[in-house]
Amino acid sequence: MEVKNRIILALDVKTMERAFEVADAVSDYINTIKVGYPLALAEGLESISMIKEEFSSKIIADFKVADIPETNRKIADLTFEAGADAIIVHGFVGADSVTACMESADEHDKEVFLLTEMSHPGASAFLQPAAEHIAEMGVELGIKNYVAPATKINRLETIRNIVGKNAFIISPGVGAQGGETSSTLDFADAAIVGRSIYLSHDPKNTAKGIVDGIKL
Ligand code: NUP
Repeated sequence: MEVKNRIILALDVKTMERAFEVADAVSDYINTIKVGYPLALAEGLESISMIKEEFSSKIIADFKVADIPETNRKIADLTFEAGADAIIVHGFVGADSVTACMESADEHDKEVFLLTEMSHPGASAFLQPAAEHIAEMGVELGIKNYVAPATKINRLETIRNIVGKNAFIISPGVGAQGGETSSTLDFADAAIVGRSIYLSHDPKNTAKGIVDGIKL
């Protein structure tokens, strides 16, 4: 996936009005927007196509899909039919559940991102011990896109080493969660930034500052 300036906006606002304000403010710098449950549950799945049409942006649906294969398949189909370019899928549910999303993605000519390990402190309890196996499973399944944490650079590096240099890693946790852009981009292809931008008094200048600080 081509991500302008290697920054993805996590648009976790709860109204379409605010989503449009923020997306508009950063549109010179960011062309890839992650829509998650906050906006989709508040404003519906059509928030995806509305943002896409207004800003010509790519949309990654962060639905962290984690169900049995049959249900995963339905979730992925609906998400792609709503216009998402990619969907984030949990790996801990196993190969069959992930494969169901991959099949949907193939049929719709869209992409899957495999979530390996999460960025928050609690992820160290259960997900971290499994993360390397999850990444290995992704490689075996032929997945090229991954999500790995910006808050734990050594873990991000470990996952990069497993998935290889040709994989595409996007990394959440920059800014509000304490992760730092340039060290994240040493190992990830793009950083996901949410609150630092959309809670800022001046989202446009904040996005510009982040982009200016990156050695592209
Ligand atoms: O491990 C993860 N950590 C994480 O923060 C996986 C995620 N998908 N996210 C998401 O990234 C989180 O739900 C939010 O949408 C975004 C980070 O936002 P912020 O901490 O920059 O506000």
